Amino acid sequence: MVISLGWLHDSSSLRFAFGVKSRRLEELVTRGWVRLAGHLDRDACAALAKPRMLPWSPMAPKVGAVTQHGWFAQVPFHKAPPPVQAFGSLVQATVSAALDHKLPDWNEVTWQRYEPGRGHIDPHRDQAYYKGLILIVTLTGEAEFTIFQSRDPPVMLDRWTTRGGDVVLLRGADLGAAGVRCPLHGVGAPASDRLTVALRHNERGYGRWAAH
Ligand SMILES: O=C(O)CCC(=O)C(=O)O
Repeated sequence: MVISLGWLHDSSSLRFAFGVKSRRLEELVTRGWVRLAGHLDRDACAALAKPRMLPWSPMAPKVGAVTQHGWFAQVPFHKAPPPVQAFGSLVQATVSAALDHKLPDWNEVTWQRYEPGRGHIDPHRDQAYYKGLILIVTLTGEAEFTIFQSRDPPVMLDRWTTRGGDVVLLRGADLGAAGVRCPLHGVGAPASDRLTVALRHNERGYGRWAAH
């Protein structure tokens, strides 16, 4: 069965579609990730870009055992640009319908920028306070995205090159069963600037994290 809620309009009149087979979205529960390669075109990616006036902040170089390098910028979902809210709402509704389970509302939008040669995030699980679904869109640039079974020793389950327009859906905490977590994942350094936008539901409330 194909879930397609048709077109959703936003004030810029850009239209998003999110027609994805329910069976594929069920993989969020059965294995924890879904990769939708080339799902968005260049115009759609441009519409999801960080607002110019929103400043970048450096990501903490170390969070526990995880090293990372990059820049981030955040806004609450309800203050995000209309295209981000439109796409986020469409994905939330579509995945909720496919899983027959109402996902928690997004409350955190995060843009990230990775510099060539050094931007990266080591294998990690998003914190347990990120519930439901995690949505990551690569807006521009390319990097290796890896799903791991274990960090030490590093055992890989899946790996692909994520590119502009790719959408990655990750299981957040408690999706499908109490106690389940986000899959262990990491991203390598890009060859040229890489930009992403991610939507999450932080059960502690917007921006409440120890370190990013
Ligand atoms: O850059 C990406 O595609 C993934 C980022 C990530 O793993 C994270 O923010 O937790």
